[in-house]
Amino acid sequence: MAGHQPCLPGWCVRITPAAADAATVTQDASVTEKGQDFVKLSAVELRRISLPLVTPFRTSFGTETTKDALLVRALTPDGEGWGECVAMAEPLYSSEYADTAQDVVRRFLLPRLFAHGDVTAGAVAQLLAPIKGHPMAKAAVEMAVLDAELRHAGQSLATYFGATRDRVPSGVSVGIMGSIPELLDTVDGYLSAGYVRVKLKIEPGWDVEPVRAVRERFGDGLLLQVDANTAYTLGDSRQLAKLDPFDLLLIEQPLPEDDMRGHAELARRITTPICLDESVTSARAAADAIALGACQVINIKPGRVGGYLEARRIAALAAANGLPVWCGGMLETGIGRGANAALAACPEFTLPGDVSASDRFYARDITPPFVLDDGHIAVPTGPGLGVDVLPGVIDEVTTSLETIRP
Ligand code: OSB
Ligand code: MG
Repeated sequence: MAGHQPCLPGWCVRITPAAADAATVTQDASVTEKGQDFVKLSAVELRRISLPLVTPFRTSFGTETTKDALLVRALTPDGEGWGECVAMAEPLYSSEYADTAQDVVRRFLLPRLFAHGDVTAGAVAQLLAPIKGHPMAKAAVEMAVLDAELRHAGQSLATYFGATRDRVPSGVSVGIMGSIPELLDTVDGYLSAGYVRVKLKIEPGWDVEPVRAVRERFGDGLLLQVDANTAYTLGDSRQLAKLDPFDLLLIEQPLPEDDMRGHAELARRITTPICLDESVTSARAAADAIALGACQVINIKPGRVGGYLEARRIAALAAANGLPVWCGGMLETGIGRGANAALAACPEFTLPGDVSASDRFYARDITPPFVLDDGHIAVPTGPGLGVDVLPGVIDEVTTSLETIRP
């Protein structure tokens, strides 16, 4: 078994015994969480915003040109807390989408929190567990409560998470392009901006040649990886093995979300390390994937796994098993981007994440923009998210706003 991780408050991870065969994750009730202040929810605002992308973002599942996001704002007697739901406008990445997320938050999640009374972020996931699925909706609610709690306590998200860095290396996710020259120009632009790692979106018909072209043009020193977003099957393993000579850091989610065994088999057929994204929907799923040998790396997205606290537990679980992790992205606004930077600053996150500068996606964000400095993004230091919404901008991009009261 890999080195023993120190127990972190509230997300103690136990692996029994030799992780690889029987990994279990338990929350240790005897460990008290710090910064724990009860949050009284006076009301919760559900806001939808629409932000144009600077350039269309094409993946194996579709092309996005605007970001339609659901924002959750918890109102307390003396403060507020913000959460961002990463569900997309359409159910193409996972089964959730922004409209269903808003519906489940309004009809099923908030009523449970209101009925419970004052809450802490650490209790939210358990209170919402009877409602099946909808991790992105749950994550947004938990995030708003956590932000309110930490703003009140005067503690930053990074400190609460146990972050050990004040800036994080920034990787960029590059969409599928119409041609190789267009791809090379795009990658060149990102490298000139300072990005330290490049991830190419791939699909059948756009895999080996783009990877070869980028390797040839930018050299062996470039940290390069690919993301298939489930576009292949195990029958494509010979095609995927053609990526082996290019010294990729990893291939992300080549096979369908529920094909854990397929990924384990593929791992025996190719040498490029396999990283799971879509398949890892919880710490329990992460334990299964690790035990099966379905991945060598994990992309951690807080929304996909039901929140930042579960994300933190997965990071600890992976580290205890010797797997590197990195923080994924879902085209977040500054709200989610700041929180992702705090998560990525934790010690288990040893690979550069998809935590790019705000202008990778948005000409104008709803918060002051995150900028690249020497290929890095600064981790916010203020209480809670440490990120403030710009009132003038957010009102301009708001498409709907509803207030839910106890
Ligand atoms: O698979 O990582 C993914 C964006 C939307 C949905 C899924 C994914 C992505 C990205 C973009 O790759 C990551 C980012 O926000 O920079
Ligand atoms: Mg991915």
